[in-house]
Amino acid sequence: MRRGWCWVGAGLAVVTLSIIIAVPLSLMRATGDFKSTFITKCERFPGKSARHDCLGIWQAFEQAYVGKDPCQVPVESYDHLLTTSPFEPACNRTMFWSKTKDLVHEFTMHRDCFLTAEDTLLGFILDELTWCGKEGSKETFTADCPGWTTCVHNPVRSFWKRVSAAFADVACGDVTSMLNGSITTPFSSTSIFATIEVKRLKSPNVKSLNVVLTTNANAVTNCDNASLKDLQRELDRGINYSCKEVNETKIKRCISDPSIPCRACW
Ligand code: N1C
Repeated sequence: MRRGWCWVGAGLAVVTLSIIIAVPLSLMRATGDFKSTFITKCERFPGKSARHDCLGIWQAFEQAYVGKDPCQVPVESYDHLLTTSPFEPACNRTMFWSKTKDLVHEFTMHRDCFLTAEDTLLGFILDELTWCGKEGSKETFTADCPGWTTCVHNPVRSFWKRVSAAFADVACGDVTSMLNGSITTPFSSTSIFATIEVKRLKSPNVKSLNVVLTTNANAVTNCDNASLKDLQRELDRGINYSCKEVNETKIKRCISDPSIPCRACW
């Protein structure tokens, strides 16, 4: 009987020991994996011959959220990151979007004539990633982080808001926005495009905003949509507005055939 208790005791000791070892290991793996993904993507960022200080950018990035309650990371936490890795103006090439993420990125991946926030260094590194910190910890976590709607000041949401503001601040010339004609409100008043980007477009730096409203067999609206009237009203006076309904098949043709000039894509 006593021997039986010994076995139970030994078993418990093994379990406790493995928890003591495994928990810090899994935490280390969370930071290690995320950091190496970050650095690898940074180093592989296409284009630019100039080397980026990827470690410096990582440090500026993680200080925004590490050790903080993941529901208390305001947009300004990323100010330092944006000073470390600022956006360069891409006059006449800036492409905003809302609810057209896959199509617009497929397009800019194949065509250099337009640039989205995800085609810039920071956007490229962090697109599709999730991260957060915890109070009293130096780690970066990728699991159990608050979702987009759980709390407003979460690290991912605040990041995209900060990046979108910086991206819109340097927009110049003729800018484009790909919006979705298969939903009833292509210009949604709660979107980042509406709440942050449009508000920061200023004349005379920005000459025009040209909406590409994507359509397909499921299209439910057109350029007369009421939300697009709101968009026109929101625009800084002096910025010209245009809207064009463009079938997705036409955009896809441009994606697969680089000989079609960009100006003929819509
Ligand atoms: O809220 P949205 O679209 O209008 O935001 C899109 C708008 C774009 O013009 C981008 O410049 O805001 C910028 N932006 C991103 O660059 C971005 N990359 C990834 C905003 N959100 C971004 N994400 C993720 O897409 C983000 O985590 C959130 O979940 C969506 C927002 O997409 P939306 O509602 O279609």
